[in-house]
Amino acid sequence: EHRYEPHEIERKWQAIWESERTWEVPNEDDGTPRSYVLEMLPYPSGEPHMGHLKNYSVGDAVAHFRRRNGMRVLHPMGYDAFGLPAENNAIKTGVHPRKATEDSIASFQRQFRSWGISIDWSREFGTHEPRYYRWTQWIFLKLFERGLAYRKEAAVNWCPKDATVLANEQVIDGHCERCGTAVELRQLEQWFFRITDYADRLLDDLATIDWPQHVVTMQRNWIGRSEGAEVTFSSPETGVDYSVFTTRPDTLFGATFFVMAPEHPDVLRLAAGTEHEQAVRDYVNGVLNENREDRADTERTKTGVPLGRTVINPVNGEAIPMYVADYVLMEYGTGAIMAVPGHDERDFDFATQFGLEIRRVVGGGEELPYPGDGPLVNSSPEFDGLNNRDALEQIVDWLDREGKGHRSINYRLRDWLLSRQRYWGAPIPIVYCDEHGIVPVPEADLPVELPDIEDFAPQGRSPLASAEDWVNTTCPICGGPARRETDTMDTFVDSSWYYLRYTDAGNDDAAWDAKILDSWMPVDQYIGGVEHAILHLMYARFFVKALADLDLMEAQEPFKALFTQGMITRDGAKMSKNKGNVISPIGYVERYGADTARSYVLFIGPPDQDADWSDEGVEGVHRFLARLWRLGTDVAEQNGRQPLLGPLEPPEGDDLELMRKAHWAIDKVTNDMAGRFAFNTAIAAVMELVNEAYRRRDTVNAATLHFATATAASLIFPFAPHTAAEVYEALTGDRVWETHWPDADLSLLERDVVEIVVQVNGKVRDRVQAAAASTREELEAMARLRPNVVAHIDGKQIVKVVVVPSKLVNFVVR
Ligand code: ANZ
Repeated sequence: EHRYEPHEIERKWQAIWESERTWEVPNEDDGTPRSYVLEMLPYPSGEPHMGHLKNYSVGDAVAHFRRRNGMRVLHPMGYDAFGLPAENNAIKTGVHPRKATEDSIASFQRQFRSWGISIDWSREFGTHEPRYYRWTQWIFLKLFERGLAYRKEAAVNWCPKDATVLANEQVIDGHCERCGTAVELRQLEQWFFRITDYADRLLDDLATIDWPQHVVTMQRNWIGRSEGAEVTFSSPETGVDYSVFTTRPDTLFGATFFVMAPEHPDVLRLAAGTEHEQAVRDYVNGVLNENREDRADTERTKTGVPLGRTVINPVNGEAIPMYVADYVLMEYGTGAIMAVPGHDERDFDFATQFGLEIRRVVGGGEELPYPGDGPLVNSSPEFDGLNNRDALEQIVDWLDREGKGHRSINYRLRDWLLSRQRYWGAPIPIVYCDEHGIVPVPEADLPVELPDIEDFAPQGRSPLASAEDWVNTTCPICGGPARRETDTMDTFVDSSWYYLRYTDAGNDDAAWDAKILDSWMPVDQYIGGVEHAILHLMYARFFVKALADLDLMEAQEPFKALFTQGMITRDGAKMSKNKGNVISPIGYVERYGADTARSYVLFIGPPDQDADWSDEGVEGVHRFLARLWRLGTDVAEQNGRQPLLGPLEPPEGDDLELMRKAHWAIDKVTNDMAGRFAFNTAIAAVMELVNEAYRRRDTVNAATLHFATATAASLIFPFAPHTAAEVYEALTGDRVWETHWPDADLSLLERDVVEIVVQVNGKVRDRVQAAAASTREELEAMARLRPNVVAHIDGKQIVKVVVVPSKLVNFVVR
């Protein structure tokens, strides 16, 4: 009696793929259509987890499916190897981040190979290798040349625990994304990428890519484009004008006070000499020490103090009092607002608190504040009675004519702060010279290699600052003494272009050859976790647009289509070390084989959804693969190897039924995989085919059984490649991945379609075509959707549904 020995089978095929370099693709054009299938590269820390297994199983299924449909598929792998966890680990344990990272990379490599993922290993790299970050630095210099990388002093988010600056995106509710410590503000000289120059293109081009709607929405909200006007309020007392950004210039006549952000540089000067001076000073100091999370909370009681000054409302000449209050943010608009308590909730709260006038200027709604539309009231004879949207346009035109305002667009998106006061990253290729200031390192001197140091502990500056030999250098312009930039780049810089490097990974003379890159880009299908919906995906899009503007590539978007996978959970909870509920792929692969583990993570449910791990489910998938293998082995033993032909005579009886099942499965799996990710139902269809083949094995011709079994192997190949290759070879002598994806014979399927009569209270209301194999539930669901049925059951109660499979559905209503 034979036994399914997945490990033997898997080792055998992995060795063949490895020695024959089966999944390598050349860049030279051979006329075959190309497809670039990519999963987000892993961050190498410890061992791969179930999320990795799922991510790469999804990508591999897509890659295999496309290859077998005649495409040349680029499916590479690399490692996002720089970053904080390895460095924090080094501080704790003394193990150099390079060592910890490379150990982890080695285990990822081992596991990817043991999973049989079809990777083109010839293009592999880690982003921490000088041969890679040399070009990361080169891209930085290109952006610098174009004015897209710049240095300025800025109030930055500072994590006191990690002792580093964080990008806005890495601050979650006022806390460090990585360690959860409350973030503080600090003033530091920092490097930025001018991503805000691209705000409109990043927004508009969302329409050109096939991404999940929720990711598009997150990107749109992050960019946060608002249309409105900038309006100038003058302050005759102090001789200064202050502009505000408002989305509601139609409410200008309702502005009854004016508020500045505590960080506004003029606040202290304005209050100076007034009775409020001390109170303003105290308030501002208090706010600067405030927890940023509290400050963002819209629910909490509004605070603020008067500045003792007024400004003039340009539309009616009224002098309105100025305040400083923390609900106005310095980073948005102009850092000052006109307050319209009648129509803005925050202003309303503040006015109520401080007893300020609340004036209605838009009609409608019962109560104030009223944020909606309506006719203008209490404004001016010129505008009263006009619909507020029309009034808005006219008021802005008037402001423009008078030189008191103009249309304006604001974005929530901020420039990308990329410098990090940390060791384990790509050095920023800049030196500072007393004579020449900021000087880019010449291209010929790249890479600026990361020196080896002993002490990684941050002291409020980069640990690199203590590597004196490295820091002290000469100015590329004058040869005089100069100092290197000691900050390293945010690791999001590394991962913003790695998919470009894969196209020409061995190139030592350039980051890539543009012809080669353009032949692959954009990535046709990108696959990864939704946690990267904003940061990584936005930055990568920005890089591609900037590089296209530099004529370094053609594509305007990096990822044409995106798929975001759901998490694998346990008892509904995310797996985490803290909860102690982590299960790792390695144990399952050792016990059941990679094919079972891979197929199970795809069979568990629709792959874009979260799904709960179940050991029984794993057993079930394992039994299925063992049955397929046994059937294949038996059939091969009885008949020997034969080409895949199917029955020569037109099939009848049981043969016809099994042939139909095989073609039904081909059709189903193809539809589930072509442009969709319904891998769970695709695998279920192959299971059905294998069951049907078992059921009819003693009553069908050898050729029919051979065809059905080989077809099952062929269809399961994208999910369980080793078992599939083994069974297919035993049956046909061929290598399944070298065969074209099977075609369904639809003429066999058509006869499977039956006409179903749909009745309401016994009266025929419709007839529908349905697969003969449809279940009662499917028939009822289909019938319920028919318009003429909807019309007759609408508003009535369904007391009974009669379903006669292949014939009739009758709704009994009253
Ligand atoms: C007057 C007004 C009346 C406003 C009204 C709204 C409703 P979005 O849509 O997010 O762009 N604002 C402007 N700058 C601000 C800042 N630095 N801090 C806090 N709030 C600020 O929001 C634009 C609106 O947010 C602006 O329009 C301004 O309030 C406020 F019935 O002006 B509005």
